[in-house]
Amino acid sequence: MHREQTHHPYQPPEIERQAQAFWRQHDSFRAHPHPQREKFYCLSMFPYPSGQLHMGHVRNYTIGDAISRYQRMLGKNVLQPMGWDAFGLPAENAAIAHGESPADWTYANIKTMRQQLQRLGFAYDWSREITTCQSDYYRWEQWFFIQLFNQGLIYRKNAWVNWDPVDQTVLANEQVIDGKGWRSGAPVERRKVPQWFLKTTHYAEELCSDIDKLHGWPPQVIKMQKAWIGRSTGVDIQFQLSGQERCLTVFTTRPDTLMGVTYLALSPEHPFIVELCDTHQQLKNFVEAYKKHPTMEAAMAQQEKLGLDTGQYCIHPLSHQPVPVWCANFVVMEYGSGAVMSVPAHDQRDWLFARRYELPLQPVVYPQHGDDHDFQQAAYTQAGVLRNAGPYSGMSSRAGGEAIARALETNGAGQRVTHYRLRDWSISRQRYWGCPIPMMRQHGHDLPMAEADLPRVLAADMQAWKKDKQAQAAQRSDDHNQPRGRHETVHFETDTLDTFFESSWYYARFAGACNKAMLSKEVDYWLPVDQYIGGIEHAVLHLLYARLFHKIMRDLGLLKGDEPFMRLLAQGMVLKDGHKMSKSRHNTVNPDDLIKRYGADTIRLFVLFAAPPEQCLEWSDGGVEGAFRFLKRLWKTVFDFCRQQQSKPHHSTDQAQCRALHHEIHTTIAKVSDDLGRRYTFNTAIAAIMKLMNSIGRFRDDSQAGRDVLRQGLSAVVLMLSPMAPHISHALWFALGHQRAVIDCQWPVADAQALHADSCEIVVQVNGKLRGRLSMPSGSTQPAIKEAVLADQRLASFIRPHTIRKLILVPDRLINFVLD
Ligand code: ANZ
Repeated sequence: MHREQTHHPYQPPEIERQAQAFWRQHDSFRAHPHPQREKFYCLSMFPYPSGQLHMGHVRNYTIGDAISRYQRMLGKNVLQPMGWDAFGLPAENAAIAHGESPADWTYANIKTMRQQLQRLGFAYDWSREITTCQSDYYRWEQWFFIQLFNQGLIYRKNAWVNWDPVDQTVLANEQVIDGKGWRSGAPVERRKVPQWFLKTTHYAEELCSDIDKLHGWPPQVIKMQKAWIGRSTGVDIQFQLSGQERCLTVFTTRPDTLMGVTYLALSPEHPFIVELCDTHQQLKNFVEAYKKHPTMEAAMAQQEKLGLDTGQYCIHPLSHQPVPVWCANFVVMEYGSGAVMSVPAHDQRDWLFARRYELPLQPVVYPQHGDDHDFQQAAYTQAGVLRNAGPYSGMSSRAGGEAIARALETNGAGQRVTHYRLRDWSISRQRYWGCPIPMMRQHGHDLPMAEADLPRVLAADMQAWKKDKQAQAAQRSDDHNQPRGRHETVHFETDTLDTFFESSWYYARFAGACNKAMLSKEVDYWLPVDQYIGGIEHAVLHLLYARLFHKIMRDLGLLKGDEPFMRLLAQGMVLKDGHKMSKSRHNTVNPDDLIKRYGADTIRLFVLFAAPPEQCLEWSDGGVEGAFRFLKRLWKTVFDFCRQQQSKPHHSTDQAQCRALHHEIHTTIAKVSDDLGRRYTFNTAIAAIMKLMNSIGRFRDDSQAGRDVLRQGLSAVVLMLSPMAPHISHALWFALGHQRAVIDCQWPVADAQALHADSCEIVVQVNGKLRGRLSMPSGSTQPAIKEAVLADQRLASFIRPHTIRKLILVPDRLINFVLD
């Protein structure tokens, strides 16, 4: 016994190496399109190569791998790819900090992380690996950019950026900390710089309405997408400027409150304000002060609401009374028309502003049921009944709003419109480590590069790029100062693309990479992604941009279908002692150490067992140990069983035990199938498998029939565990005597009969004396039980020579044979 055991200890490194070698030799995960077969494209969000895999990655990729392997066992043609989201700011920062090149840093990290993924045994088709900082990838991004430019979907416009006056550089939002530059610590300024934009707004309506097609997305992500797009229906209303032909347009969602307008508020960036600044010093000062504040909208929402009377008036479109025009810092230029009709009686922000600057209140909407509202305390912001509203008095908010909108449309002072919060996407970054924008500037014109000249490769080092950048800035100011046509030189754009650009189409490239085109026809076989898995932090922008790119690629005829991701799983965070596991908290766990100590299967099993995928996972060393112990026990049980096979089986069978185990095997298969296929609750699936293992451990029947059930049970355990702990399953499957590798086996199917035949144990008495027990389907009839007893050799021996005088049956519990 002892000798045998030392022959077969559970040794993960060797077992895992062998399984991985097997998969490699058989090219097991290479995905080929196969029109007759049902496909399953399973995608986990590809990582940024930051250095090492962290536990969040391990969790994400383990979930994706378990789903992939499960779907493969169901007979589907599975694609599961992996790659690197390799451009980005950290590489530049590391380069500055360590004097390394961003490329060297990035490629070294990729090498480390690829090894880590391989050690974890994920079933990736590595032949499809993508590295976004390589020109074989980004050249097609440049090609795509040019198509978009030619379609009019990309344009250039001056836009505000965060400017670090000490480092003389543009900062990303995350590099601005408390309004100061992350390196220099200098207060950040707002500056206007020419930037490239993608017309996201062109697709706003479809991005909003197609959300209804995303049946497999978590409700909270759907909510976030909708909020970000921010579809809003209302009325654009024209207020004519006093003594002028011109009008100011405001956007309102509450036309019912029009009769309560007491002033207009314009953004400091509104063209009319910009114009007034020339002659209005105080206004100019106000606008200058405004520009010193941060660009981020969240910060703007927090700011104190400040304003200034411009001294100008416009005319109310219905009452024809004069309305003063103010400039106010809370009105954003990018939304609606950058101008608001202020109704302090019915909007709390306007109410606060009016109180601060002693502007009048004009209530026009009152609570429906005659309740009073004290307008001196707060605005009344709900719908109600109109009063003091001229011909609209007495109408409800809804009817009054409709009537007012109609009146405005008739006299040409308004139109019903839909606005979106969504802005055009600012896609250029003044950074080195990104995809070069394939544009040139000549004679003051923007020209796309010729497709034949692609890829436009990134400057070999950051210093060279900086020089180009300065030359470009110089040329730009020349463009302004010199008459056109004097320059013959061509300047290449030195800005690079936002790294969200790369991650917006990688899922499609995985499905159909090609040397001669952005995408091959193969994409139509694999797309859409059947299951996408990633962190909730990408719930808004990444998913929105990928959805946008998908629609644009569709419209360019590059692929079919409206949406890229059918089902989405947003996995929860990994915590340690209640805090997010992160480098900055110094509470990370290194996957390499764990693999060395326990093996990949233990980590995979722990990560899946510790929590359902959407919930937070609390790290626990004890939990890891527990997973390890379970695998060790499984290993030992299987090899004990194999050894037992070498002896002769016992001649008598305990049918009750066999039937009970058979039944449990099939109920477990049914449960685990449902947990993995529908609910993705790996934790409960593993718990059910563990429970089955306990029953197997208690099973004592060494007859041939007993051995058969036991083999069935162990085989089922190994099969069901194989998507989650694939290496040990690979070894044990062969040990159980199967010829075909477990990776190529089908998922077990629960036997309907075994499921429904809910069995019970019947006590068998002969002349009132206990002689044995029998497992029977519940509700078995007297003749059926009698037959089963007589079919059992041992039991029959107590009865056979005698005649049966009487049978007493307690249904589902007991049978007593009364003999002569
Ligand atoms: C008058 C009014 C009266 C408004 C009232 C609201 C309540 P949503 O629903 O988010 O689309 N608004 C319009 N453009 C703005 C801008 N550029 N910056 C800041 N605020 C702006 O919000 C639409 C409402 O936000 C509009 O309806 C407008 O105020 C304001 F009792 O018009 B409302």
